[in-house]
Amino acid sequence: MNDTAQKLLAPGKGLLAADESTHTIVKRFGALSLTSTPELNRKYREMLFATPGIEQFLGGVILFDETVHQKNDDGITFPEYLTGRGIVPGIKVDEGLEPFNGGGEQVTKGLEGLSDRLKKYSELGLKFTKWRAAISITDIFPTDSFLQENMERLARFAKISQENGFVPVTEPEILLDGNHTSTRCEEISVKTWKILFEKLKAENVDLTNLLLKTSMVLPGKGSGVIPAPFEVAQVTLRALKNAVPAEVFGIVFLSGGQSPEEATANLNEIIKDKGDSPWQISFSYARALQEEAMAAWLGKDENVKAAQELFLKRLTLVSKARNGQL
Ligand code: 5MM
Repeated sequence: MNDTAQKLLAPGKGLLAADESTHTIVKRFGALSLTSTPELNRKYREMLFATPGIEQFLGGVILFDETVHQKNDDGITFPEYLTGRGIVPGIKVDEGLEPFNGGGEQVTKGLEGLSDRLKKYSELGLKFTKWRAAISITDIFPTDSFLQENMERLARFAKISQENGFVPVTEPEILLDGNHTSTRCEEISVKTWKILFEKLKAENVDLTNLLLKTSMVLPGKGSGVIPAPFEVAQVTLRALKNAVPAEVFGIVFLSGGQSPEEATANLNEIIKDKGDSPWQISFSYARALQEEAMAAWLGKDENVKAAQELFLKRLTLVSKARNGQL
């Protein structure tokens, strides 16, 4: 497991989250008037993964179940293809959200049969797993009981993953929707992470072989406030130091609806300010890495080259930010 963790966050490298579930890829393609089908999804992911040069910047790619069974145009499965390029393939194993206690919040499901699924994923060459919990901030949410249940499931996922030899990426995503302040986001982030690490400890999860995938501490989108990168860095690092144990192998940020430019600049500042933070810090972006390439591709073969150039360009910038070199 440690070999996988080291590879994922090797110097200058981070993760590409390409694990959009069916619902999410339908939404992303729909915004560009494209209709998602398994074949169009396959072509899109082939465009991304075949981009020349990405192995310099990507330690791993998170895949969705549909993708791990698909092959590229040369008949090679995507996990094999990525492995051949020195990029570690991983898999999203949660099964989306379900209502929690009828109160309006939604917890993540997917623990049932997880161990059996992991055995099959292991045979397909996958080395790490991801589970996303989504946490909304409103005047009344998140409730304590919701956080307890959701973090408990996240910790169970991590335990079962490690028992099967996978490095777990635990993702409690604090959603950007809403008009809350950065202070409220900090309060909820710290509370969420503290509960998560209590639960991980109770499950005896090895933190040295675990990644925390998290949101940056930001004001809600509806607040209209766009903080300067140095403010994002200061409050995010303060919150992390308050709640995340030093043994955790690495922290990777999601982009969460920030623009590619914002997600790049904020990461750069976090790295520049991280001082003696004990963890490796890197990226695990979906939208911020893919947005420009997807819009250039538009499902057309003749656009593949231009889309790949944009993808590589953004990845190069995000990798520089991961080193605090912008
Ligand atoms: C790619 O999206 C991932 C899966 O989400 P769904 O279950 O909603 O399809 C998601 O977990 C993603 O890895 C993170 O949210 C990071 O993506 P962004 O776009 O926030 O960087």
